[in-house]
Amino acid sequence: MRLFVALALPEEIRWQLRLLCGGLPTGNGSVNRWVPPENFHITLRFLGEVDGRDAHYVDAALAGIRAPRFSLRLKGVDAFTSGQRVKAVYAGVEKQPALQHLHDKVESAVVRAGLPPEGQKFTPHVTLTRPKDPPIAKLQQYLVEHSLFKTAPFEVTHFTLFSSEMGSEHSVYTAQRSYALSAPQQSGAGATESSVA
Ligand code: 3AM
Repeated sequence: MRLFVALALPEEIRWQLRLLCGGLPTGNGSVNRWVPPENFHITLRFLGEVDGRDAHYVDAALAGIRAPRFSLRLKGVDAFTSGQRVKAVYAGVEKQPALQHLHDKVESAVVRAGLPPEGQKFTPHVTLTRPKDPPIAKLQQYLVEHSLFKTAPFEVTHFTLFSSEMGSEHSVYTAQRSYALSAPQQSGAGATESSVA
């Protein structure tokens, strides 16, 4: 099963992100390379193909994470590039030390569960599109047009282990289990949904 750990986003935030999905040629002809709103998320850790036994270890390690809730806000748009190639256009995430803290705990848990370390700097983002050879001038125009993009702050109350499967047009993400973050007056967090198959 192909798995990743991520923050799901509230519906009103996904609705705002949807408004960013246009005004940039992203593919050839009718190919729609904009991420569908139901797929918007902030990846904390991509796990890749994981067998059932390792999925259980990862699940147990994630369920043991104790971390507080926090507030988050999306801000700005930018692109990941590799040389001249545009790999992804994304909405940014306002700096929030609690998010880095949660990421670090997830990373430690995953490694404790026996998976290899990630080794890459965490750049929180919400992928909007992985465009195919967009004209650079158009991309620059798109980034300038949306540079003031900003959402209201929203509360992050849990993180989620998702499975990912290829759909006919887009990936299909399914929440396997969610892990609650603790409210200020509580100590501790726990899993809130059914366990990993
Ligand atoms: O949409 P974002 O960038 O948050 O890019 C993929 C997506 O993250 C990433 O995992 C998330 C859910 O699919 N992903 C997919 N394949 C990957 C790989 N081989 C990968 N990240 C790292 N290495």
